[in-house]
Amino acid sequence: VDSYDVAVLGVPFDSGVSFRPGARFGPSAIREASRLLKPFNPALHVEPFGVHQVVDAGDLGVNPFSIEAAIEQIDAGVSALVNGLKPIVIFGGDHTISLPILRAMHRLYGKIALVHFDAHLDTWPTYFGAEYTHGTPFRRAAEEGLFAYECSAHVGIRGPLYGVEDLEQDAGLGFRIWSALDVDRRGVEVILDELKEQVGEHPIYISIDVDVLDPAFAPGTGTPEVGGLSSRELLYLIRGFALKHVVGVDVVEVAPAYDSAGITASAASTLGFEALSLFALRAVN
Ligand SMILES: [Mn+2]
Repeated sequence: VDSYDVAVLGVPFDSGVSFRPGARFGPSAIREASRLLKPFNPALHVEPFGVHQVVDAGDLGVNPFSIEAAIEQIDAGVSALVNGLKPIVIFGGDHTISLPILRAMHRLYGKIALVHFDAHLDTWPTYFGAEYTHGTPFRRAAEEGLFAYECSAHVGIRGPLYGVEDLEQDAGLGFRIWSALDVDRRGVEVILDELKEQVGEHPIYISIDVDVLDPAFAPGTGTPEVGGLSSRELLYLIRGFALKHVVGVDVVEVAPAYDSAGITASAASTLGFEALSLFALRAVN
């Protein structure tokens, strides 16, 4: 197309994983699953492709042998597409990619509220001494001041940690944590109200590690953790940002080799559809 309002981008990069590799094949599996999507979103009452010219911008060419080089390529690629403050949906790839995305977003929007859906904190200082991995992107982002302190969130956290210090070192970075158990026991409506209060009036960036979903709903991922959200709960929370100023959404860590019947890719493509619907709804209101 000659011009576009919203871009969808694949980032087939998984050289930052600590356990099962394969998320580099996420974008192609999500595109395949997206063939089942239809034009109208009844939950938000909007036609995302009717409101916006949405372009599939294809996949970025990312260096699989150098994480630092790939980070530069992702920053440049995302910056070029978001130029003019166009909303974007990005399919990973492993969670390393959210660091260069946030760098690009911060350059364009200033301080943004980061809403991070994940089983894991992803704020570990290093892995085996490595600074740039899929377990460290939000630690680097905090150090670089890329998101709004005390206005950001981890949602869906669960599973074993290396030690209690994992929580202590995260506590100073400006996130509030809603665990998977919080979502279950207190309910999505209460959590959503609190999330909206947390983000305030900042532009919002939503990063969705598909492992926030229970492995029953997303088996195709690198580091599954039992006891996660249902896809229905996650969709409710994402839709809850309707009319808010959401500037971008990523869905990462879909690893099709471990998927069953395309369940995980289907969840990811639907999450992308909901993101596009959020952008459209805000544009027409
Ligand atoms: Mn993650």
